Amino acid sequence: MNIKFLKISIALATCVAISSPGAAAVFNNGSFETQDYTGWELSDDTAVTSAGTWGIATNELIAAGATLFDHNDSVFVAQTSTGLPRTYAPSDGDFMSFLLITAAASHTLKQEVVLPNSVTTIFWDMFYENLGVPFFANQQLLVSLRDASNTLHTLFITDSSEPLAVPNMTAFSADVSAFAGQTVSFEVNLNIRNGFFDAGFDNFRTNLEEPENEVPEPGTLALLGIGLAGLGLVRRRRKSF
Ligand SMILES: [Ca+2]
Ligand SMILES: [Ca+2]
Repeated sequence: MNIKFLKISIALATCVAISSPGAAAVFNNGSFETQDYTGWELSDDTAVTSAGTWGIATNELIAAGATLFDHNDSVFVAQTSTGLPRTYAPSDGDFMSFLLITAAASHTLKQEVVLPNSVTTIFWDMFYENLGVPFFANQQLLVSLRDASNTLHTLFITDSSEPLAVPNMTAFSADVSAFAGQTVSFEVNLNIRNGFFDAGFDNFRTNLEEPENEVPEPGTLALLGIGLAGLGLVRRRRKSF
């Protein structure tokens, strides 16, 4: 191996390592790696700021009674959910969204998305745990596409066919091909009136994108390995001079 080859392999490995997936993201900040709700709109139907907390968690244990920052109302709230303590585990990158309930209200997380012509599927990861009464219209989690006034398409709803709890981060997906080429509001709504209901979200994306913070593929790692090995060889050679 000569130095020139090593330098080329180092440059190549660096290029591959820093290159990102080709397609532009449909969701802005779909993985919450900004550590806030940049790109998203939060709302609720209550004047009680402590009724629900839209937080951002990293890999962490959140204790019962923890005081957490609510990104909807920009206040710190002492948490009373009977679902705590809970360990949060982002499924993509280092951060995830969560909602903790302390009182009856409806909470919405939404984003206007332009669905490309070639879109077929929306993917996301989610956990939820209904700690109150069985699901009905006033105790439900709904993921949908909407226009200004109507639900256009239900991607997921906690009807009676769904388990009361999906306690670990789990992959969900829904066919949205009928809405390809349209601009729609993608919404997560939790209408919680009858007891605690914890939920967490991460990794909203379409079939056109890889997860934002995916672990590099073996091919990339191999090239990076060649590059690093090359660096080591160059260093050793320089030392010997
Ligand atoms: Ca994330
Ligand atoms: Ca709130």
